[in-house]
Amino acid sequence: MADIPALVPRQRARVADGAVHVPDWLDLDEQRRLVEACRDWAGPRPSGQPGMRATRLPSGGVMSVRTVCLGWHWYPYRYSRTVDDGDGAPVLPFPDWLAGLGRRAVAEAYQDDGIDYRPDVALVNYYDDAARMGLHQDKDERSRDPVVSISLGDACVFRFGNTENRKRPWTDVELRSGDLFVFGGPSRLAYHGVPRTYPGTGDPAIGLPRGRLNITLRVSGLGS
Ligand SMILES: O=C(O)CCC(=O)C(=O)O
Repeated sequence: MADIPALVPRQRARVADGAVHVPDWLDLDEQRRLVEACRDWAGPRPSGQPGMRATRLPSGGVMSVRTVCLGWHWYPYRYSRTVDDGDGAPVLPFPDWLAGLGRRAVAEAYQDDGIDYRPDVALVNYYDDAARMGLHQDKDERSRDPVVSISLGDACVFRFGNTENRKRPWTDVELRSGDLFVFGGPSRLAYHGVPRTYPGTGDPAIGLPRGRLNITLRVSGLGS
């Protein structure tokens, strides 16, 4: 990691037009509550299958990140109200309090309390020490409202690229536990990914002894 957190306060940064990094957005108590919620969502489903699973790609590959969805279930490359690539049962509900957190996040990132942001999808991703996420666009939503990303646990390199392709230019941002990253507007379809995490850098006080959790909130635009 690049600097010493206690000595060098990190500044909010506009990474690209519409893309904002807000360091240390959530305090330890808020992070702890989110980790607890993630633990519930990740747990076994009524069918007995695990809530959090590695997604199988059409290429035959399997993602190294494990994911559980709320509101709408994402699988390559669409959304469904049921876990179609799993037990076929309904997706977990998207809680109102999480929509409220998403609204707060967008207001904070864009410094504007008047934005009408109503997320109805969450992807909750867990990274073990070896997990990565390749550069991709979030483009299976019909809405182009911003994506809200909250990090918990181990720090990571978040690679934020351009909207054209997976090549440079990109910016590598270090995301730490409690950080917020929002991308919308001209950056909404930017390629992004996580080339590495920094195992062992999370504070165990939030209830996550190892690994990294990421919650991304989106507006599906798919109606009810
Ligand atoms: O883990 C992250 O910070 C990024 C997650 C992501 O890109 C996604 O869920 O589409």
